[in-house]
Amino acid sequence: MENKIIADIFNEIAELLSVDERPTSKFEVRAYQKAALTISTLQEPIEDVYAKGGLKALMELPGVGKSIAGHIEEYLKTHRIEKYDELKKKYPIDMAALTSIQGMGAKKAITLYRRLGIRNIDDLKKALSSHRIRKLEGFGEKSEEMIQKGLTLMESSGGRMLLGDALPVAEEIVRKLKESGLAKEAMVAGSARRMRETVGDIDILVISGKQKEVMDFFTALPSVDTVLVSGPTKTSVHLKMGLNCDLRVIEPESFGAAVQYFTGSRDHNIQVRTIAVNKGYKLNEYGLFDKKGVNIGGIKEEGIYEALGMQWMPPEMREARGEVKLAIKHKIPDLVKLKDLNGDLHTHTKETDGANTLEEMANEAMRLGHEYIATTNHTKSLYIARGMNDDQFVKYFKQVDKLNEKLKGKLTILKGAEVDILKDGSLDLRDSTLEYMDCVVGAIHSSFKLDKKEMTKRIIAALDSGLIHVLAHPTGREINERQAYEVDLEAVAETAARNKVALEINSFPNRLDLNDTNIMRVSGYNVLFSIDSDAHRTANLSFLRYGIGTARRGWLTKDRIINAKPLKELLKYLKK
Ligand code: DGT
Ligand code: CA
Ligand code: CA
Repeated sequence: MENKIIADIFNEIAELLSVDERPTSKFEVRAYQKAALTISTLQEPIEDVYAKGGLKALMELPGVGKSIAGHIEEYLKTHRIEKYDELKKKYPIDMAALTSIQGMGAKKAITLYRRLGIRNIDDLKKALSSHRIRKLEGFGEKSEEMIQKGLTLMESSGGRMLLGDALPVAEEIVRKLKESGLAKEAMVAGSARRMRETVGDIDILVISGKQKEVMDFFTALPSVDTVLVSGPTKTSVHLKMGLNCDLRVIEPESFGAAVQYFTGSRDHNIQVRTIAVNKGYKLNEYGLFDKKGVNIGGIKEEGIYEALGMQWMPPEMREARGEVKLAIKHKIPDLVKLKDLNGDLHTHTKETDGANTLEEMANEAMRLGHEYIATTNHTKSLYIARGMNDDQFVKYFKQVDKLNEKLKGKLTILKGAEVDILKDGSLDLRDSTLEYMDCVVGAIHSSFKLDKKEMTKRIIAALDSGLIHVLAHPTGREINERQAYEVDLEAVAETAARNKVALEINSFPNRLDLNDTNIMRVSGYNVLFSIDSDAHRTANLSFLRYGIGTARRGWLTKDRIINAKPLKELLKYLKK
């Protein structure tokens, strides 16, 4: 899967072009950004698109013109893009790393390179510790502090990657291993199987009678950058997308034990092993051995838990948060599943910052089997997203009526908005406009730095308006980018429950907000949840699987999820 690599290159070209002294049109910069967005959210490997339809198929992708299609072709054939190489010669800086620091854009990075010769994170750290940045014109003490803060935040993430980037790549490798005919079984284990929000490395397990061939096949995959360790039972590679990946070949009689062991988490494993030891057994990645040394584990991991007198539990629960005790009592809850969801209550269209028309979104929602979606565009205060005012919503809803008529109930589109909760807790549209809507999603997009008391007051005021049905991304955090704002979540949950406002589990891979631990914190408060995609284009509608993973990590069952309700029941609930 070359999608992420190519998208990253295009984003970097756009950044470099935007700061290059040779004048480049804004259109060219935007063209690269658009293409990057298309490619990074494409469901299909770009090399498959090209293999099937060549340049022409590439040019049919939204935002991909002739010259960009040419670059894609060039990369797929040579693994290089000349234009990129030229720019890199001129600016030999680690743009990806530097701009991943919050508050550091391409412009700042280039200025720091030109004025202080900073090429990478190491150079930056030295400049920070000798306070050279604050002396630069246009920077100052505050700016230096901001960069330092951003750097600390980035380092605390420890190079972990978003599940939404890692899991598709892992699944693609598994698919290829299976298709090769060299592996009888192949599966993803580790944190990716547990649907952890970020992944440190990818773990894949296979059963194969052809150890050497399967390892050779793995190391020759186009997504592999370099081979780190290569042995008969374990091979580790560095993938071009930036993560490492371990492949282990397992003997069939050990597969159940290996799956259990390598799924983890480590802390869960330690608790399970204690149970085994107390029974006089030995448990490791090779098997569960009884007192006579016989492996009683079997080929499936269910066998391990069963032999220990435990109920099997979903991988998402295996974080040593009490699941072992429940499994012994055979009280593992029946967690919500993707197919329990009947719709999506937070989606965007072209009218604001989305990429697709409402009809295109509706068609994709039907393909996914939804019964309903709410169309929830941004409101006027969010002008970077071209948010709409009251009149524009009224007009837009006529279009929704028309489409609903055409769909004849095959899909129902609920009228809504993602309304900005302003600094004082008031809402960004008139009450009458909001009252007319079926599903109002309230969200904070500004004044993130209020203190905890003010922020809590602000959100509670919005919930108490009685006009909101879903509180979007309740903490505002963006993984590896922005910390959560300060808020008393317990107070928010209590108010939400009282006002019949669902707390969102936003499925966008860099949000996953509420996250697993916050879900657990508030789920004692009788509050319901809504698992939404926040889709800005058709492909994003499939992000729901990450929201489901997060809900399951928070132990939620389907009765807690409002969009698991069939339409009729949901409408009753939304009427309050
Ligand atoms: P990651 O890669 O940091 O996102 O997290 P994991 O959970 O995938 O961790 P990883 O790749 O280091 O190891 C995969 C699994 O192998 C881990 O979840 C549990 C198991 N494992 C690894 N090291 C140990 C260990 O020292 N003790 C036990 N009991 N299990 C381990
Ligand atoms: Ca791992
Ligand atoms: Ca690993």
